[in-house]
Amino acid sequence: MRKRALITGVNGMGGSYLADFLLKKEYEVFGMERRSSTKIRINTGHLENEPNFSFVSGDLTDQSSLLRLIRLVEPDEIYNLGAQSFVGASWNIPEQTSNVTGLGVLRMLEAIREYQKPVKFYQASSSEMFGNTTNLQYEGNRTTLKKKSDELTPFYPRSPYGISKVYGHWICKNYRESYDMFNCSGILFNHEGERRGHEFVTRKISDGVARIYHGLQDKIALGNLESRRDWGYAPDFVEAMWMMLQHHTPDDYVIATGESHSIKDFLDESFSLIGINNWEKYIVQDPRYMRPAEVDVLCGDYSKAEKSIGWKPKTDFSTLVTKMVKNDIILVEEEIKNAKKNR
Ligand code: GDR
Repeated sequence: MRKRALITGVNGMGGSYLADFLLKKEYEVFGMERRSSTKIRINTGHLENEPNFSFVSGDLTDQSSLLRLIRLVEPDEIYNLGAQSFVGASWNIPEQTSNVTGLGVLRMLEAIREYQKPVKFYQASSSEMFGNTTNLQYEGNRTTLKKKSDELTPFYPRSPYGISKVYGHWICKNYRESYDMFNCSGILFNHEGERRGHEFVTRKISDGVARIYHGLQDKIALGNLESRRDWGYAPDFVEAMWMMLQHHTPDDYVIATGESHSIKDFLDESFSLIGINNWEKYIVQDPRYMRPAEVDVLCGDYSKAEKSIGWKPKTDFSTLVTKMVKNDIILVEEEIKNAKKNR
């Protein structure tokens, strides 16, 4: 009998990579999506004809839909990746962010309790919970960390998104302790890949670089170039989600690469792939992309995950950037060919 997994947020980058991963592991996979009048299956179109995959409908803001769905799917494992996941947007839609990203976790946990059969639950927690952690130190005009963040580092979220994730994280832990549920939180640092949404900075850069390379664009408009992130490759990270649920006891784990790079480093690396070393003249700083409160630097210590579940990252920063830029160069080339064909 195949194990059955339900994924919320399946149409996002992480959800779609996780669905591919679980199908390879011979799971029967159910991807939850909200009803929508527009097609949102950019990352999951390839799953439409996959015999062991089904799209199912449900909504993290609708408790009854979740219980109905769990009864229908009868999952062994639930991966809760559904969220309003764009930090920048969370100041404009703070209530909706709190409702989906925060309370959505509670609704799913309540639905599991009501279902009354054992289900393993994975919560997508985030490094945004650390925010401007107490570990910060200032060297000249550069902010660094005294120590990489681990599972015991105190949280100091800096956005409505980060605060909602802290709620989700703690309710997941609280239900584990209160009701003996098999709940795990993966505190995932930034993870990127070819399927990343275009609103996130890495994809915005890789796509912009590809357009500059093909002569379709002159500039990329960005916000703060000084912030530093611990960027890993999303397909490596989805494996960690699964590994947590296969462990004998439920727990919380930091999943990261342990290296942090600035947006400027990302620009250096991407532009050098198309032979440009003076990227400054291709960048405009646009105040629209600055955040009301910024997280200056994030870097994670994944040693607990390595020791307990045997996970470690496989893809380094330079390989990640190369994969993303090369992929976008091909996609933009196809776009140009299609535009010529349709002329
Ligand atoms: P982040 O990712 O907020 O870390 O959250 P994002 O790529 O949006 O921002 C990273 C950093 O880049 C700076 N930045 C810009 N960001 C965007 N989006 N657009 C710009 O033009 C731009 N210019 C500079 C930002 O200010 C920030 O410092 C991601 C999401 O996937 C979350 O859902 C997830 O929880 C965390 O990673 C871990």
